[in-house]
Amino acid sequence: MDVIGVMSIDGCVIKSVRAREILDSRGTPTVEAEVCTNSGIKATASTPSGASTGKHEAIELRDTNDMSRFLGRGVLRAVTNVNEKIASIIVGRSCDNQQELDGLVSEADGTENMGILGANATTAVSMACAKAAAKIRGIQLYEHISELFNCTESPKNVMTTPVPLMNIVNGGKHAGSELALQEFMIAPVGARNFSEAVRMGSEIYHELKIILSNRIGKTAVNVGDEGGFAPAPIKSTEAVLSYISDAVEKHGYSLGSDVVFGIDCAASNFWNHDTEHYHIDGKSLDTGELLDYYRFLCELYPIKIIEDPFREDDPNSFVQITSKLAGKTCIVGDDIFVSHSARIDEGIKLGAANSVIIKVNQVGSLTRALEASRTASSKSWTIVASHRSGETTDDWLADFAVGIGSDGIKSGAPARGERAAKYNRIMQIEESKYELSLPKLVFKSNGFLK
Ligand code: 2PG
Ligand code: MG
Repeated sequence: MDVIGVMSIDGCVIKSVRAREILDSRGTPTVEAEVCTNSGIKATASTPSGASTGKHEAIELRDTNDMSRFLGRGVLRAVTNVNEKIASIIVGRSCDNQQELDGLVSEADGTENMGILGANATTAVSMACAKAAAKIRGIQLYEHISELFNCTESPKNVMTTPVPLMNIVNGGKHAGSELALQEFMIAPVGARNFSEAVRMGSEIYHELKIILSNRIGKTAVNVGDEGGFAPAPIKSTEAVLSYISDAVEKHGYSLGSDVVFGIDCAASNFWNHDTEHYHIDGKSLDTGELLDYYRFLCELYPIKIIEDPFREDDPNSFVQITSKLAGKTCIVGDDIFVSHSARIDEGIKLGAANSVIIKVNQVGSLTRALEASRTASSKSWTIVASHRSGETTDDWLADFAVGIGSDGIKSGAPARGERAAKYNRIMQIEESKYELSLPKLVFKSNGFLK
């Protein structure tokens, strides 16, 4: 192999790309892609999968034509698309030209939502190419992504680690409980660095387990898809927030300064089309009443992050809540923007949020996700890089978050292998930077203290 840094152009050339069907954390198939270069470098990456997906997300191609395998949830068509169609486009090209590769794949697909090749196929390939390029260049994936994001040829002097938004109680589509809201997150904004934030999150998670188990019983500490507790007996949002507050304080942390809260309402999932009301905690609320309810919750608890407060096709209500709460709280768009640059741009013009979730598989390539992140960052929106509820142990999300300098990272609870993998990777990055001391790596907590 050539000496690192002077790798010949030929060494970057993609020799082969292959995909396989693997299982995600829910036991559902997903795509893993493996890229090999002429220089013998190999890199693999896999695609996560959502359960509460936005209508406008890129398409996840599943074998609905073959119900005999995985109940029609297999991904062999996506695998074949990688092995045949995508391979025929990218083999022979340099893995170090991410924009060109992603552009050619997207052109071959020809649809806005990767509806032909499948975003599960294209995401895995896109990330595997980025990993191969970083390896060949002898740099870390987050440094490579940082250069792609900033369109520079060397890493920035000061890079940042995000605040972990840890989802410690799961509801909605991620749990078998009555809770309407999908995610109850803690953000240890008072930590001095990422590792300390992880420790704080883990301590609060375990305090909460003791509290739920003592006060409600063992069934309250079963977990949902993202590793947070899924307490079937608890039926109200306020009760959850109150238990979490107790856990924070029991461990000696102060609410509002050491730790703030986030909720992902994923409100499309409790909107009822027939009644045109939101069905939440046994109540039926119209849009105005739901807005009042969020304002009430924000008075009671230090909620600094409200994701998808209204259904995805009601931007006007997003505008309403942003005009009332921006300045105090991050109003985060996930399903409404689906990591799509043009949709985020529209949201900026409308004033429909002040923060955004970025998920690479919502758009099907690293290049598109970087474009969306640039659009949000150009207006100083708070950016949260996010996992999916169906994950693998692949940790590229951590490098993506550090690479784009996101304010937050959502990777679920500080528990379960596929969730912890991302937090652990950022701790590894943080430690290596202390050793090397340059570039400086700063824990970025100001994005949530609006
Ligand atoms: C969300 C995500 C991740 P899913 O709504 O933000 O937490 O859930 O992957 O099911 O879309
Ligand atoms: Mg969400």
